[in-house]
Amino acid sequence: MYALLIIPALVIVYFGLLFLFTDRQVNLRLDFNKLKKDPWRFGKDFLWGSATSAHQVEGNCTNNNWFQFESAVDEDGQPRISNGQKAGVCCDQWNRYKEDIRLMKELSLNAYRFSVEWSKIEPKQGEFDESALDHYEQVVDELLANGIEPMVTLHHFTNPIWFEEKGAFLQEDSPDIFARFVERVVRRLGSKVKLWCTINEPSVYAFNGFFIGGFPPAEKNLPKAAVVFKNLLRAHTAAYTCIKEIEPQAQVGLVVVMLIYEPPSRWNLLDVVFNRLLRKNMSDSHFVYLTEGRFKFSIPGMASESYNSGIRDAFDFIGVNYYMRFLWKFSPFGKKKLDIIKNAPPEKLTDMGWEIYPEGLYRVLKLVSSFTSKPIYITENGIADDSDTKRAKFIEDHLLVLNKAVDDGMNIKGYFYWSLIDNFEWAHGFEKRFGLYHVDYATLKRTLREGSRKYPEIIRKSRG
Ligand code: IFM
Repeated sequence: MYALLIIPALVIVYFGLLFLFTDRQVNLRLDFNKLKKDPWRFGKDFLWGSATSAHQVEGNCTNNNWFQFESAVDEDGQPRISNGQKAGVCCDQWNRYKEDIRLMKELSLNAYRFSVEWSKIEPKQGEFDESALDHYEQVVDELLANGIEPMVTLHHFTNPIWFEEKGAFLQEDSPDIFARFVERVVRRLGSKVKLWCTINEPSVYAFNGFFIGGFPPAEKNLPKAAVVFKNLLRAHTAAYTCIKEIEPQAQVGLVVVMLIYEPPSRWNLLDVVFNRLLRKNMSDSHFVYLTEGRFKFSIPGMASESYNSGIRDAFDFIGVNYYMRFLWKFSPFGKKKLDIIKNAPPEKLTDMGWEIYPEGLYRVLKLVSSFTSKPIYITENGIADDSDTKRAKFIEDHLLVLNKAVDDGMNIKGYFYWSLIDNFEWAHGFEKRFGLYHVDYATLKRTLREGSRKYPEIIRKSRG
């Protein structure tokens, strides 16, 4: 008699767990034709920008860990960067920043997110190069003179060689070392720059560098990745505290990459739970840390790290970088334990192989808004699309979704397209082209892509 009850009981438990761990937004379907009929809601003060980072556009970043990585080879003797490419002179934005600012104006942009290169400002520990700071001050002045709000990122993946050699963010005192650099930058630029991003994508830096191996130092050690992740968040708090002491009015945020973690099948409990675990550790952990000061990273049997800063709410805004949805498959007994399943049709894929999923932007914004009501900036969103056949639709669909999020009361203050110009896409080299402007790397000429015209068209319409 009791045996007969076991099966229905198990079924109830199975579906109960599925319900518990399934993302409530999983069924979100948006009718883009209907969304097009809504008026734009962004308002006059909305920041319309584009984003870049120093190593990816400036040129001659020869004193950082990526410069070293670009000459390194992997265990099989293969170059770390696709086709053995090196960032080198890159897009030469260091010398062409005035031209690039003119290009922003032509697109009606009123904001620019860029990063300052730590290795140029502090080439040796404790020795600061005033001429590098002069340069960034000139960039800021040129932006302001053109009515473009600077948003400055203090750490975007690269470390000075001296810092890397000491162990970078594995070191316990790395947040203090980073904060000393931040102090110098803010003392110089703080009266002119209102918006600061402390660290770009802590989880990407930590896991690409220490678990997946695509970033320096290319280790495969999950516990170390968790320590680095923790120290990057601590570095955020150290930078936040330092900036606010110097410039209490400054707005300081952390930039979090947010992807949609989804099981390939909604009925596979193992995958559902596993994807929730990934999201909890890779996304939610940032917000629990920011709002409560508590950091917890835990993948049972593999890595566990926790920390309590005792400091709540050390942030003024959240920067969201949103690009794609990934379907993660977990096969504990398979040869490949962890895999990303690709079942999107080719027209839904970018040149990076990432699924184009605009609804995901709404879903990640909902998630962020469940942790905080502080302002949100979309600090990156864009597409690698060399043929330029998908860019216009990508931009329009993501902005329609963003418009809905604003309409639904989410506190969104700005959008930065990644990227202004084609650039050095880390281990992928120069082949992946995200730019609103195409860059001819032989001549460094910038040319507006047809698909990019959609962006200023929407900006102008939304301004009325
Ligand atoms: O190019 C990168 C950037 O440096 C960080 N966010 C994602 C972009 C595209 O991969």
